[in-house]
Amino acid sequence: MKFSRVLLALVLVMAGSGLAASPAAAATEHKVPKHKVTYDKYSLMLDGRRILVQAAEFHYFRLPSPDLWRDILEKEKAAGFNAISLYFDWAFHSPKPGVYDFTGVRDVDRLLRMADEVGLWTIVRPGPYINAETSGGGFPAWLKTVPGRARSSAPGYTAAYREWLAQINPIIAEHQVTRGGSVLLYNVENEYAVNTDAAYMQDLQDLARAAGIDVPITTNLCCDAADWSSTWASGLGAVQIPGVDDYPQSFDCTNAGKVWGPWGTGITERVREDSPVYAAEYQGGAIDLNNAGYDKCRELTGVDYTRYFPKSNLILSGATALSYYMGYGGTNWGWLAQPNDVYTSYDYGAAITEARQLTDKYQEYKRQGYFLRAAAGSLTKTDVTTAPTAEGLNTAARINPDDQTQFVLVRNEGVDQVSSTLNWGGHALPVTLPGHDAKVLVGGYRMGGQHLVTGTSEIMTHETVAGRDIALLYGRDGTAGTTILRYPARPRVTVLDGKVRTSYDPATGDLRLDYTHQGLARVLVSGGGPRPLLLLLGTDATAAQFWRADTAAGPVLVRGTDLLRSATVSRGVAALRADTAAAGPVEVFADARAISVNGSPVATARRTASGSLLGSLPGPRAVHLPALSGWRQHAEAPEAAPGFDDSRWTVAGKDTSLSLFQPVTLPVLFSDEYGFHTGSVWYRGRFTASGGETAVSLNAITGKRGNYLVWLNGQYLGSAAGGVELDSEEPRNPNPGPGRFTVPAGLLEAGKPAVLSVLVQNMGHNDDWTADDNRFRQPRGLVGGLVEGATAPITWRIQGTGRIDPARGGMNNGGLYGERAGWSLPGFDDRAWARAAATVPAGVTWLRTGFRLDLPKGQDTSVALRFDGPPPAGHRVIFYLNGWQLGQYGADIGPQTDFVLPAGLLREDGRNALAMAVIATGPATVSTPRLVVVGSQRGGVPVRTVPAPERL
Ligand code: IPT
Repeated sequence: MKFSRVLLALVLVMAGSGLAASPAAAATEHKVPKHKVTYDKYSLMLDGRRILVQAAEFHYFRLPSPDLWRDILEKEKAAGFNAISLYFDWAFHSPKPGVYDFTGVRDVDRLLRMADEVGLWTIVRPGPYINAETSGGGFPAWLKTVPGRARSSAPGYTAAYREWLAQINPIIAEHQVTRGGSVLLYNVENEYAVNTDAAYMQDLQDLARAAGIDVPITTNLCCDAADWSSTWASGLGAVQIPGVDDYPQSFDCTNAGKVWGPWGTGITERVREDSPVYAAEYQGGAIDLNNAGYDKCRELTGVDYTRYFPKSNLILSGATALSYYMGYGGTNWGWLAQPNDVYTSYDYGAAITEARQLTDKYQEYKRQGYFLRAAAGSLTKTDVTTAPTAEGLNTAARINPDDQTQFVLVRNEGVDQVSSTLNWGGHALPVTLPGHDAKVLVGGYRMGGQHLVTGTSEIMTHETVAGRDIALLYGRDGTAGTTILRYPARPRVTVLDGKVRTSYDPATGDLRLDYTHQGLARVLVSGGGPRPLLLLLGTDATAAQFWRADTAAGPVLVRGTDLLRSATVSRGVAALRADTAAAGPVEVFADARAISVNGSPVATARRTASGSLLGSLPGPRAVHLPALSGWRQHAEAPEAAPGFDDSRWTVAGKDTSLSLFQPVTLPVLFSDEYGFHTGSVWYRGRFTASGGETAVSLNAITGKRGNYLVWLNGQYLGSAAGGVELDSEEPRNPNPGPGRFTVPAGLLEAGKPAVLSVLVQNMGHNDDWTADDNRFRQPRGLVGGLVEGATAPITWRIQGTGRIDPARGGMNNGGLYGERAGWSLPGFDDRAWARAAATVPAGVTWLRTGFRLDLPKGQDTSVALRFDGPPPAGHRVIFYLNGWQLGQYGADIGPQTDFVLPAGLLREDGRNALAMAVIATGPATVSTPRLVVVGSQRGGVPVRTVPAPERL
């Protein structure tokens, strides 16, 4: 039974790929398995060794510059993450049925290889449905015209997703850890817990197995167990490791500072008894549902939140596989956004900003991430145990049954600071927690060669460097800390820096250190145990100055720089790859005599009393950006003119569609029915006038933020807002985006031909999180059109995106005339265009300019395009940097005024072209944007220009 299903799936995969046996599949047969992935109820294991998976979610499709993928991966790794979680967006790769692209910015093979090079595992999530606020939730819009309920085992849908999986699975399979690559877990579907179809869920897994996927299969459930119709823990469709998504702070960023975990418990539930607890998506930011701006989302899910909820989750759930959504959000460039939830930026208020800058939240992840890494040996196998108590504080604990290490969560649930005493193992430890703070404390722990009895400072990391242990502990600035270590013989204790009281009890062997967390105290302990210890006692801020990296010669610990990307130690030289945002000290703890940074020796380096090397580093050079001037302007929208030749446009004449939404008038004008899925769509309706026409009555669905503009016989009649997402309670809302436009007297003459021209902004497609076709198949474009008083029928033609750009892809461009004519592209010759005026008429106007950059080499400068002042009502701007559509600006779209221009698309050393399509609902004054520096650090990764056509 099982075998035959697998065999069938294999046959179908091969049929779908159009190859008898793909070269990838043939090659793998000769590959020897490299690693084995197993698991039990405590944790995953790699070759029998327990591992703690610490992942951050990353969407390659939201960063269209593959060299910069490495920047993000290195930054995640530097925060202590050992994995990234990756959605693969079907729609991003497939503009048409049967057409798939995995090159350039879509080269996921390169992405998986890169993750491996950087030293990160990957959790791959190829859907087919991914949600993720991406257009269609990852479903290509062409799927709307394929019969059969999506996310079910209906034949039409089945054939479609098998086509996708036949493409993506072999790429993933090649990169599994079992073949020496990065893929550790394979996640099927996404929050698939309502309207479920077990046969479909099973088929996804059978296809994966047939494609050679042999790592454990997971899924992610959300967020409230009460809503689950299946947990996929047993029976048909069961996965090996079901995970849970938790978003304790929800998504209303206007609530920043006002809410504290109102949504669910925020604690990951155990779904299967025989597999580890997996926090598949733990909230690491938020979508900006109510246009508060992403700074507010970062505040909603800021350092306080991150100190409290993830730590609580760790101890209360016992999860040993964790992923934060998002680690880096990125950009909804082109028409990638699912418009009802997001606009161009998908910054997400994440720890790494859209402009790739590190935030305070990043530093909090780093403090926790380093700890998880250091303690993984004990933390990957724990059971609940009785917690020590502290009056006024909430405690919980876990214990490792083998080595007896205890992990104690101490939380202050209130808003006021609490000072109390933690009674732990016969010790009375003073402990102070500010409001809404949490600590994870460790006791009975082998800290390298040291024995940590107990304490109230959190461990950030401990490393063994050159035969000596270095432990970095920390606590909130100004709070008391105690650390108790045990030594068989009285050790020598030297306080190198700061104020630390020490006492040794020969009866117990306990060395007790009491101090107040302030700056960075340094204590040398030697002669008591197998190895000397350098104890570093910091605050949140001074602990965050540290970075760690592994080298073939053991770990190195670095204080200073703004990012340690990697390190090597050879011939006595510790060679760092590091970024600096300002000139400053660098202190290196390594088995080395000298330091180099980014290939340059640090001549100033001297040995310190702590045994480290201390030198100084230069900061970045000043960056000069040119002013944007010399704009040229050209009027567009010839489609509005009656004499425009639309004879090559597609005739819109269908009278049925698969959408549950019924057209308001016939024929069906839904743009997807005619193969136009992306951005602007034009309609031209011809009829013979009666002379008695009074009004044009239209209706359009665009998704949130969209609109449409109307002309009759070349005369502009006005605009209306497009309809938004269907209400699931009212799926057949007959009047989603109405617009009624009076026909001016004398415009139409009886018996003469008349032309109605309509430009509709389709903002992106609905997702399918309810797994019913209702939402996802909702149309885009006109859904009704009639002329009141007309006697003759209207014949309609439609035009959208022209030829698909081979590099920028099917989601970069819509069907504006200028887009079809190549005006957005860098090589377009605009010399015949007039100098720009500040004003534009209603309709579409293009503006273009060029600028030359010469940014400092060996320096990572993040540049953005800034529009000053609040986004305007009455017009919207779609802009293209070197042909790449990188943003949409306007009051109807969102609060965004800064748009990131990623290096690779931005030519840091050369000429750049900027084009803007202005769509105005009335005469408007357009303010042109300027270039701004968002951040600049010496260092960075090498970035090459992403190749793409210069002209049509
Ligand atoms: C969760 C989705 O799985 C993920 O794709 C994304 O949409 C995220 O939400 C929000 O950004 S599920 C949601 C109901 C919490």
